Amino acid sequence: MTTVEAPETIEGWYVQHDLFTFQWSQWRTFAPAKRHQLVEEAAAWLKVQTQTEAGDSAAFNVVGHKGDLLLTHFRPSLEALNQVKVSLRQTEFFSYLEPVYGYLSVIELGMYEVIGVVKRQLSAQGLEEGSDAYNAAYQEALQQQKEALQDRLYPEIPAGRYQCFYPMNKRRGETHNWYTLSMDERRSLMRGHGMTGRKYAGRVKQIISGSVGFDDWEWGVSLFADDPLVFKKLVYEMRFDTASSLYGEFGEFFVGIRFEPEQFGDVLSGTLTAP
Ligand code: 76R
Repeated sequence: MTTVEAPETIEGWYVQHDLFTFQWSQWRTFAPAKRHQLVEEAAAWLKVQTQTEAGDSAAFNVVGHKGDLLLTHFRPSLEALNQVKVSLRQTEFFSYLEPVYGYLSVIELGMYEVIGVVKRQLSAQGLEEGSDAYNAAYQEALQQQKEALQDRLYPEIPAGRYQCFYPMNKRRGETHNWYTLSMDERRSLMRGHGMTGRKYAGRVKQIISGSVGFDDWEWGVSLFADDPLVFKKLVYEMRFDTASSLYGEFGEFFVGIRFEPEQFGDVLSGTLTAP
């Protein structure tokens, strides 16, 4: 079996998703003043994170038994993600949080389409693949793409009242193995995937973050929408798309309702309502 070509990817912010459960049994014993103090502290902490100069943070109230709080952070480096982590652990509020799940990845843009175009252009210019001139022109084209895609590599956390997060792999089975498909086969499958996805333009925002080498799955999928049913419809329709039906493998799903720092009290009193 020959080795097939890995796709070019470009990376942006590092991404951490953190899930916590809340220590309700202790919380219930606290007087209103104590609760107020902790809520204020948590809100102030979150506000600082959302106003960071480089990156963004958002908080979600998790639905169901999997957790209470989902925090999503985009940051320029692993060090910056660790600063977020430690600063939370230094709060008193953290004494009542229990980390139950976390996921590390980096915003990734797959270059299947772009690289196909670039390669055709370089060949048309008469450059020979592998030559110094070709490599230099290729690197320059990649750099241009990176500059053109700044907004997508370094975005704010997309708007949308709800976030759906899940990790996924591309299958490496005996029969269906994404990693033994040729570049052209994968490019064509990704084109189909993109076309299915684009039907949902305006209703959902996806952030794809790569996690090979960082975490237990290969990608993190973060979807943001104002209508939670859009997650169901989109993910369902994707299941029929070949890139997912033959090659997609999925981890746990987490769904949360976004809240602002000043709504921390509502989250803890169960009174967070639709705006
Ligand atoms: O980046 C782009 O918008 C261009 C096209 C595109 C790429 C390259 C695209 C579009 N995706 C890309 C890459 Mn996607 N995506 C998923 C999932 O649940 C499932 O079945 C799979 C999880 C969803 C729901 C989704 C939605 N996408 C990827 C990759 C990287 C693969 C690789 O590089 O090998 C993964 C793992 C992945 C998974 N995708 C879109 C969407 C939607 C809604 C779009 C259209 C976005 C838009 O045009 O606004």
